[in-house]
Amino acid sequence: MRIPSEGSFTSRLRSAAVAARVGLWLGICFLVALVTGLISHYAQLDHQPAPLPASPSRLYQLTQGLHVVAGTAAIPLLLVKLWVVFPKLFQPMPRQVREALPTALERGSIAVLVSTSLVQLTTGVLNVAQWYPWGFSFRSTHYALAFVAVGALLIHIAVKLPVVRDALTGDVDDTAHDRPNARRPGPVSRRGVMVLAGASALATAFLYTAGTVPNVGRIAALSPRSRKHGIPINRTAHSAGVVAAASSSAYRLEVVHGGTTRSLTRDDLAAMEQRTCTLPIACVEGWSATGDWGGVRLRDLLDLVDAPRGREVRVRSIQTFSASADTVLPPNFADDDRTLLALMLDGETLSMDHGCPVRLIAPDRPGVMQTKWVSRIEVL
Ligand SMILES: Nc1nc2c(c(=O)[nH]1)N[C@H]1C(S)=C(S)[C@@H](COP(=O)(O)O)O[C@H]1N2
Ligand SMILES: [Mo]
Repeated sequence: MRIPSEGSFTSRLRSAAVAARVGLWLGICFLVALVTGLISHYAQLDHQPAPLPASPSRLYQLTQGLHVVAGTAAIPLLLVKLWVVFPKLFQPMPRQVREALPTALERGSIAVLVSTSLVQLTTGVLNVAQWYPWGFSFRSTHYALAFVAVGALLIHIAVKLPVVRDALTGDVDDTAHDRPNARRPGPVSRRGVMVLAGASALATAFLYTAGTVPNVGRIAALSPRSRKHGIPINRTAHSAGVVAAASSSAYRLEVVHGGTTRSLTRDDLAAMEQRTCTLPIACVEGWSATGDWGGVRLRDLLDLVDAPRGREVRVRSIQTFSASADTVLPPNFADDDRTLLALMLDGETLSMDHGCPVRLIAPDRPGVMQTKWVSRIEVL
């Protein structure tokens, strides 16, 4: 097989004008994904230096939705962008060391940018598919690589800024920065390529996120756990290994503050004042759904053991060895009137798979921290 040369790519669609525009959209997607990703990472810290606000109760759902929109829209944009700049891969290196060194550094940064971007988008999509064919932690890897990608992206933007500025202010059909032999007309116009790239980006994002929107969920083919009604089940009681303990008559919810402990049966909880609240579950694996939750206020339980306001509260599950085995609520969440230990969902007794006998449901938190099958509440 003969390796092609840069000159053998002649389509005028592979132009700086298209690369700059698609690159701009891609850059916006990456920025949105970075900001919303940092919010999500911070929201999952057990002891937040400055707690996030508990209101509005759907803010996390919104930022997480934007994260999925930006990340999935970036997939077709990245593919188009790579196609447009592909010939550059075959550019010869300058012979003089003085020129070769900066070129090598620039190309090195692009290699890092392209490879980390591909890994970020691929692991993100597999995370949404709940398929983890690797041994490393998704969250810490995705988080660390984000900084590598952004560093490489900033270098890339800095190096290309003069060309990018020129290409963006000029007409899309301008050839000023194109390779000399990129003159052959393509099957569509440059505008056509841009429309296709934009439309595929929107379509991909829609197929991944529309499950959140009532009534259109059915046509959201890639939307994970899309369903007709109700809240998806992220992990069943059976697979969590909690069926026996959760359905046992020996089940008790322990509320602990210092030396004081109160043990409550499900009936004790049902006899307390019941509240209802409409709150979403916003899963970090790319879906969200809203339910009407009924149950006991966490604050009412804390009052049973005379816990003062302003304390962090640890909530534990019957289930051990899981990322959701326990979570720490910052004081503003623990004392919030909407934070419930739910016994009911949409007017019916909470099902075993949704966390029966009781589950935590708090406003504006990542789904992974909405602990199911709660067995212990501990004032810290
Ligand atoms: N004990 C326990 N709680 C858990 C989980 C779990 O695996 N074990 N999964 C969490 C995740 S990742 C999400 S998104 C929500 C999903 O709640 P649902 O299954 O009722 O929809 O529960 C959370 N609570
Ligand atoms: Mo989740």
